[in-house]
Amino acid sequence: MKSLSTSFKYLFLTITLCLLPFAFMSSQAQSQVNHRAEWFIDARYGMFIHWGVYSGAEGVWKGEKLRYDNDYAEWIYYRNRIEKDEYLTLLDKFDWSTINPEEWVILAKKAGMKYVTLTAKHHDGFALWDSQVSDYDVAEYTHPKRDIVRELADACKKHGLKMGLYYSHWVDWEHPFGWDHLKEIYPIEPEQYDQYWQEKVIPQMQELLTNYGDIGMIWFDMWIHHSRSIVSKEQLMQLKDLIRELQPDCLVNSRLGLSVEEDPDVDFRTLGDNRFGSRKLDYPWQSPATVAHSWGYHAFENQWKSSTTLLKSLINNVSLNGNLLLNIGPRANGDVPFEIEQRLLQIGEWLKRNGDAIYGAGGFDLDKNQHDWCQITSKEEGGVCKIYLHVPNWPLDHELKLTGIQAKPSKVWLLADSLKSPIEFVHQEVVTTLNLPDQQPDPLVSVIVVEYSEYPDVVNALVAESMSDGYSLTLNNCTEKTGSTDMIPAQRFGSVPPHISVNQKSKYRWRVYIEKPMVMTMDISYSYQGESGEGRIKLTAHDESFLQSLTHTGRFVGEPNVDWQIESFNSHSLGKLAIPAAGYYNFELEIKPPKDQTVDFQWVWLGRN
Ligand code: JFZ
Repeated sequence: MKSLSTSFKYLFLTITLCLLPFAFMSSQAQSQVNHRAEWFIDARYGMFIHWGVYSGAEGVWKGEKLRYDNDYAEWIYYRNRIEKDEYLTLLDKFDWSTINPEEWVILAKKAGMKYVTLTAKHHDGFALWDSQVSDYDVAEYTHPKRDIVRELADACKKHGLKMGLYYSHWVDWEHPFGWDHLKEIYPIEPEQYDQYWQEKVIPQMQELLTNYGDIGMIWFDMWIHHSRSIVSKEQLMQLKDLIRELQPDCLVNSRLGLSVEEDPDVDFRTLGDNRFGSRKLDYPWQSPATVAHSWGYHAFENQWKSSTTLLKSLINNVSLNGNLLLNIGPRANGDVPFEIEQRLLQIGEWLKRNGDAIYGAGGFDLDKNQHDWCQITSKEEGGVCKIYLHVPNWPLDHELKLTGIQAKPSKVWLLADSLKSPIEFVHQEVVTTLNLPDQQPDPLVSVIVVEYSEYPDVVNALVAESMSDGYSLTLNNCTEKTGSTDMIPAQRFGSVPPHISVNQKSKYRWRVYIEKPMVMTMDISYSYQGESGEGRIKLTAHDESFLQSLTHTGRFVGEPNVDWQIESFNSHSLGKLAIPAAGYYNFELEIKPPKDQTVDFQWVWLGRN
């Protein structure tokens, strides 16, 4: 792992980050990793398995489709108001002769996943192991008795994967005092809830943590903070202490109901369902995700994400120091839906070629959106630093520009190329231009390795060239803002783009490295509802100023035939700028709205021609 001095460096960085909310630096390494979680951040990619009694319903009960739009098939018991005993008639659909958890593990392995997490007990309260605590378990309803957790544990051991167990601690629809959202109307006493806790949760967790060998993680599922639930912090601590006592190496996720911030002993943060990362975090985290929508098998599922989409989610997370837990929802005969299996295998093939860019890799110091062509992951190995450029859309001109690294790479090659044939590049100051092969090497995402003899410093406050031949100066990549600085996010499904409402004299600054003399076109996009000719904008670059009064942009019909009229953002030419020589250039925009008027500023575009 890292040396002490590097750790201090990142501790310092973290503190700096907290103090400077607008800082542009971020750390590439994960400094706040509990020792236990090292295997987890190395692994990066795991399989979630939602399988249980609900799998027999396939999203339909007595001819009626699952109620409620979110269509989580594993919620059918609750949504369609099924009686506890009648629910178990769904077990008649199960074909125990074909159900074989080892096949899921084999699939995970082929898919390049390093761990699996099975719903040992979901909200329906039904245990997938032979539980002495409750008869509401799989052993009670199978002859000979089955124990799915045992079978999975054996298979994981055999195939070298870590096993995690999902356990719904908060919600349990089967136990009279377990949490059921109906209790928001018909409440129970905390003492009653504690009865459920002490007679079901604690002893069942004891069973899972004692009888099945090493458990890689317990995946809890309370997606609200405990203060808003019936569960007390004491109960959660009792549960966590039990895990620490019985299996000190077992990871615990934040859906225990305690955030990583509140209790740093929680090993990793779980994002919302199908929520992917948006910024680099210093501690381990994971997105749980589905291939379509439902977690449990749903017969009417049809919005399958493509392999590339799923792979990009994995890459995105790794580039931000996160993991991906991708779900399969097998059927009542154990089969994994074709649509899921196909995508998993395709990504598995990709990982065989490109796994180096994922396993043991993490984020890099450059900002997430520095380049519009890719995400970057990185890794330090024996003093050498490799950064991996993930390129889904091969540039038509076969040229790729990496901006922000002063050091010259020692070598560049395609990760999938076992011969490591060098890719030619030109390095100038902070821009490395790669001359790529004509053919896109990978149908999903192609990975280029850029190697440095030591960890390179980065310059983050630079605008990188966009794939559309120019530089987009936005609110995200500017180095300084004074006056109006609050970003207003996109509204009305993005018809109103993100912008700053400028209601006072304001200034924005960007820095660009331009590689050769050229003439640039300059445009600005804004919305302004006042009189034309009033107020002004001024762009200053290389001692030249381009001054212009504001133009009324009027309104726009965002969606025809409905009341969807919005203020229009239009592009206005600011003129042409001659760049005399290669070098760094500052661009400073000053906006002065007329009194009591606002200008909604969006971007400045510097076009190469
Ligand atoms: C929960 C479960 O209810 C669901 O059945 C599934 O197991 C999933 C992985 O987790 O669902 C959630 C949890 C969190 C959010 C939404 C649904 N959330 O944070 O928005």
